[in-house]
Amino acid sequence: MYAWPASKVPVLPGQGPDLTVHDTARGRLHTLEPGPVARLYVCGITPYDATHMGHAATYTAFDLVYRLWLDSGRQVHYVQNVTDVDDPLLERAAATGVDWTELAERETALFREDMTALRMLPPEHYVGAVEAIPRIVPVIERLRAAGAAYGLEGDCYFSVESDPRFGSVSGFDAALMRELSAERGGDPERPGKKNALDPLLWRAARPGEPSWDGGTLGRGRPGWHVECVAIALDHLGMGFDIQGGGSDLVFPHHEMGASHAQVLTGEFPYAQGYVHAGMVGYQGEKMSKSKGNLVLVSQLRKDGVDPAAIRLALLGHHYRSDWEWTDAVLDEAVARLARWRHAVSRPEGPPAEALVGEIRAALADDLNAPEALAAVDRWAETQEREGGAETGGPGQVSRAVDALLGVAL
Ligand code: 5CA
Ligand code: ZN
Repeated sequence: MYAWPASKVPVLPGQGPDLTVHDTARGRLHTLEPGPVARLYVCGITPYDATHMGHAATYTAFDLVYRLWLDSGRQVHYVQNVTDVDDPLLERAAATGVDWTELAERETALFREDMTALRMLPPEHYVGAVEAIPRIVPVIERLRAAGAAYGLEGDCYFSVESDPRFGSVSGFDAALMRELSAERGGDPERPGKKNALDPLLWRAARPGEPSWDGGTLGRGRPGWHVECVAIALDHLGMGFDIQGGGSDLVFPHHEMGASHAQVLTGEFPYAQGYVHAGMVGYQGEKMSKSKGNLVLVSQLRKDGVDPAAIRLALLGHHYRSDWEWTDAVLDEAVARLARWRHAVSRPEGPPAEALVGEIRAALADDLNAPEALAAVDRWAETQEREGGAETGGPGQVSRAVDALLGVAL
């Protein structure tokens, strides 16, 4: 499918440093060294409801990665999926009496608008699960031929025991894995499975559910983890630089994805780094479509909130922390944006090379956006106090804030 339009990224003088980022699999900070073309896969939405602040925060974190890589002189191959057929989408469509394809198309269209407004750089390949089915089926067939998958009443499951490195992404113990599997789309209670954790690769057609030709698998629809694996391998190949998403995807989604791919190819690792954003909450709970406690990007836009302020509100929190959205978070961002805009609107100001270096260094240090914002705050204060001492600062700052933080002043 098509993604959304890209905003222009100003090119800054010099080159930014390599990104050091927290890798879930290593459990510590790690400096990534991508080649001239860095490869990024970020898990996309399941389009059954509109983009909320949690989604927006997660995509902002990976937008920073993209921008840092550009600033370090690299090209970026960015792939994102859309889970446009899955249980929650079908359930929501049935509950609201809407055709599931219409629901998916409507919410994906709204997501594109939100991403454009927030100046997120678009993926080069934006791929729906449905359109990827011809790629997904052979992956499952190959896993089955390799003895890593088995049939159960017409469905097909991946055997986690076929991967000696299973567990290497999350490092979770069996009890936690089982609990999370039940919570996040797995079916550990289903009788007949070899291991309770084994995830579905292919779900045989059921009456009233959409289904597609699955070759030797029969008619049905793909499981969730194999969807992302087939899309990532198709466009990026093994050993790509970052697999990204929110921390709710560590297990089972990214664990299973890595396992599928490693068993399929015999290569390790699936990704050089597994990077996870914290969960944004609202009114005491994780913001989620299923709970319905949502603050929507589209609603704020409709209310006349400047998308740049929304972006600043998100950047004000470290991507790895769990945090709560409140009205005060937005009010502070609106005020900060006004201060920055006033400071750059002055004709003259102190030189800004040092500030550009500070923003670069903060972001390269595990995407420390709050520190980058604090550096711009300090500059803006000096600018208001001493503006006029030298020329060149404001333009340079606007370009740097635009290129590195995606905020247009
Ligand atoms: N389609 C799958 C990924 S393949 C999915 O998880 N879709 S989603 O719509 O539920 O979430 C989209 C992205 O937003 C995922 O990376 C998810 O981890 C992230 N996300 C969801 N809720 C939150 C939240 N409350 N805070 C931060 N990130 C969130
Ligand atoms: Zn995914």
